[in-house]
Amino acid sequence: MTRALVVIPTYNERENIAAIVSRVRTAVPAASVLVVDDSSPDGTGVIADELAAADASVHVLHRTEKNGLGAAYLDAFAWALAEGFDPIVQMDADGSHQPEQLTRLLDALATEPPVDLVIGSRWIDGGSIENWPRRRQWLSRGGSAYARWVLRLPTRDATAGYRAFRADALRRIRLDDVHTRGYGFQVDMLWHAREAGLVVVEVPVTFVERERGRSKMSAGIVIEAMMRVTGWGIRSRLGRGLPQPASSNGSETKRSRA
Ligand SMILES: Nc1nc2c(ncn2[C@@H]2O[C@H](COP(=O)(O)OP(=O)(O)OP(=O)(O)O)[C@@H](O)[C@H]2O)c(=O)[nH]1
Ligand SMILES: [Mg+2]
Repeated sequence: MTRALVVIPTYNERENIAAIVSRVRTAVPAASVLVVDDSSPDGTGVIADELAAADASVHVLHRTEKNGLGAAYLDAFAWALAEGFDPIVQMDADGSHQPEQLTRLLDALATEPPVDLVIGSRWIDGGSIENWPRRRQWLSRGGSAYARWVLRLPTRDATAGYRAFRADALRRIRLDDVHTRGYGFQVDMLWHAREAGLVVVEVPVTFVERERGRSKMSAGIVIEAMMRVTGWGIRSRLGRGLPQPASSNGSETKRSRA
C-alpha cells in the first residue's frame, strides 16, 4: 500500500483544484494525486499543470472533451494500473469527500482478511451529510435504495463516489464492460464488482456540500442512472436469477461480498 494514488476528475473546478490537491498531500503525504481534466473551459487543467510542475507527486491527465465522470475514471484507472499504483482512490474535486478522512478508507483496505473495495458511506452509522438541501438528500437516498433493491446490492451507499480500490481488484473487474458516463458509474462499478466477487466494506464519512463552483449533476445524469439500473435488474433476474442477499457484521464498518 505504499503507492497510493488519489484520482480527482475535474470539469470547471478552478476554485477548488488547488485546495483539494493540497489537502490530500497534507493529509496523506505518501499518496500521489492524478487530476483528470476534460479540457475545462475555466482553465482548471492549466492550474493542475502548475501544481504538477511544483510537486512530483501530482500528475495530470488531459482529455480532449467532456465525456462524463465515468469515462474520466476509466482512463485514470488504466493509467494508474500501468504506472503500478496501489491502492487507487476516487475523490471529487469540490471538497465533498474530505481528504482528512482518507486514512479511514486506506486503513479499512489494509485489514485482514483482505478487502477489495472500501466505500466512504453517508448512509451507515456514523456517516453524515453537511449542508445538503432536503431534496438532494432524498434524491441520494432514493437512488441508492432503488439500486440496492433492484440489483439486490448489499451496499448501503450505492452511489457514493469516495472509494478506495485495491489495484488487483480493479484488474478483476471487467472495466471494458462499464459504459455508464454519469453518476450511475458508481452503481455500474458495484454491479461489476459483485460479478467479479469482490469483498466490499463501507466506512462512515462526512460528506460536505460543495462551497465553490457549480454542480455537474443534471436530470440527464439521473435518468441515465435510473434506466441503466432498471436494465441491469431485469438482466440479473432473467439471465442469472436473483443475486445473493446482503451480509453485514453490523459494526462501524459494513463488510460484504459484493
Ligand atoms: N473529468 C471530468 N470530471 C467531471 C465530469 N463531470 C463531473 N466531473 C467531476 O466529478 C466530480 C463530481 O461532480 P459534481 O459536479 O461535484 O457532482 P455531484 O457531486 O454529483 O454534484 P454536487 O453534489 O451537486 O456537487 C467533480 O470533481 C467534477 O468536477 C466530466 O465530465 N469529466
Ligand atoms: Mg459534488
